[in-house]
Amino acid sequence: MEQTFAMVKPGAVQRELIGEIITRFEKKGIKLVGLKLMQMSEELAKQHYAEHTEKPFFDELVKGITAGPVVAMVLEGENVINIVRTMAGATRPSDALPGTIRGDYVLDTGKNVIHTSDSKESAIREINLFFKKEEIINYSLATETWIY
Ligand code: RTP
Ligand code: MG
Repeated sequence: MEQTFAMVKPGAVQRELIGEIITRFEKKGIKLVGLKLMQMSEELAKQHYAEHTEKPFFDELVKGITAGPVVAMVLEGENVINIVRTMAGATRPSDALPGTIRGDYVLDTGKNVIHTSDSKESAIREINLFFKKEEIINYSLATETWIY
């Protein structure tokens, strides 16, 4: 089964949106297999956003993602990388459709509430960056036969 990485950003933790965001994934039928509240170090932030090192907003990005605790998670399900990405919504607030997380909660690109992996390669890289193997739990949900 496919896995992806998602993270509730510091602003969303402060706005008390953790439950709201996780609830959306649970209701969809996506399984949480890894979950932790953590304070990202500057080093981890730079590694996580390595693809943006040369961007003009890189320093602001690192500062924002380390400004307070985040909630990191590993999500599992069929086609979960694309589905979670779609549920998060577009990067630009004006493109993020209502019904998506960003569409419902975001006005500013820099304070966009959630991170989600953008490809299979990113998902593997980010899961390994944030979680040890033993922190990812393999278990069954009783509801699974009603989802698949
Ligand atoms: P994320 O990586 O956080 O899930 O967001 P994303 O894939 O939708 O967007 P990405 O292009 O990877 O950009 C990473 C984060 O950088 C900030 N950003 N600022 N000022 C700007 O033009 C700009 N563009 C991107 C956003 O916070 C975005 O989430
Ligand atoms: Mg991205």
